[in-house]
Amino acid sequence: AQQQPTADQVVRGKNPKLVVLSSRPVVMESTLELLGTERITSKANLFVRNNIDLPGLNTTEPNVQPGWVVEIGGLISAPFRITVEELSRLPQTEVTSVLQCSGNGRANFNPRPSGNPWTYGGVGQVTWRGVLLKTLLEAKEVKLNENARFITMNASTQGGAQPYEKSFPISVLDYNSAMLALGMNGEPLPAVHGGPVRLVAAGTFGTANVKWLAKLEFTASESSGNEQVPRYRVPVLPGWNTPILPTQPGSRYPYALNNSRSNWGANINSFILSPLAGSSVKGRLVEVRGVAWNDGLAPVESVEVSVNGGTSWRKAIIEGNEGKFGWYRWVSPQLLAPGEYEVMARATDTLGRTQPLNGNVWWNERGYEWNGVMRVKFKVT
Ligand code: MSS
Repeated sequence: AQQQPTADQVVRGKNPKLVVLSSRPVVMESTLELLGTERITSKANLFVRNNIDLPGLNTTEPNVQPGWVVEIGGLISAPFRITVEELSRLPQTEVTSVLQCSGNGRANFNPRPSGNPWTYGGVGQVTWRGVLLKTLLEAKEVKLNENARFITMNASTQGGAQPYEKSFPISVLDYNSAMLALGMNGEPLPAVHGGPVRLVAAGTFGTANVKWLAKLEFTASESSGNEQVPRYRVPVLPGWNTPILPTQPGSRYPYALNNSRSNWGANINSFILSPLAGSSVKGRLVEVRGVAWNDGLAPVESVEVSVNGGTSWRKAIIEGNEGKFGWYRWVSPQLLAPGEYEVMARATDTLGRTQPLNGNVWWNERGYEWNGVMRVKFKVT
């Protein structure tokens, strides 16, 4: 068998420790070990998920394209075009948020759904910088038409790339953070992460955060394009947000706009970053550490940790968070005698939203939105 190229061979500037899931289109995941070493995920360690590659952009260097234009139109009082230079002269805002692929955790579903077998590395926390959508509309003195319900975005097709079109309900957008991002972690937005301009909607799954933004329209309905339906959806009852399991795991579902919803608001989740699975740690004091996050609509209230298979749980100490869309860092000191353990962590927010013990309860054909309680086996010596 031919060997997969390493991450740095696929995308210049990436850490070779990232795991390449596909080199065309580029899909690579980070690791829990790498995520545990940084507060803000560096561009070298951030996962990449392309459905459509743009030729020549497989690098973490900036994408310098003077005169890059974004068209803003649809149901607004006056459509307009704006260049990247003009955008960079408008007031800039910074937002730290978790970027996560809605397929992250997919490999945990049973039976295994279609798609790239993400383990846990399709996530990172970065600081975006750019022009808020609301700042842009105000600057242009543009008003929304009352029928506007969605934003529908298109990525550039430069170099002959296939179109990537996504819609997003305006009601889910946080107007104080949704932005046209030009920067990431204090630098120009890396080419592979969507530079020069990307839509960033903090608190949402990666899929709607369109890279290489060429057009953004306010629309009355959702796009009916392939990336919107059947892809990137979970079954729901009409008008509801919580995923359902309409039939037994493993069966097909006739995805349509009215019997499913797109992956938008990120569901609550928590990851254990230390100890790592399969590791040996010195007892008896073991610090279990990790991160938790949600869609930012309500604070994460608690993270509970169990070291006995869920028989009892103890609240972890939340050490701090990087704003409401970022990671809450938590630690749970445990006194453990030598032996083998399985540790579990479960986050809950102030709206009472929490993680299922068995993430398979929401099995879906394409394996989206896994947030089952993580279990990590390790040894105390
Ligand atoms: N954009 C574009 N243009 N294309 C593509 O493909 N993808 C998605 C987003 N955006 C795309 C876009 C996805 S799907 C994701 S995750 C994200 O992106 C990622 O990011 P990064 O930067 O990391 O690569 Mo799943 O939900």
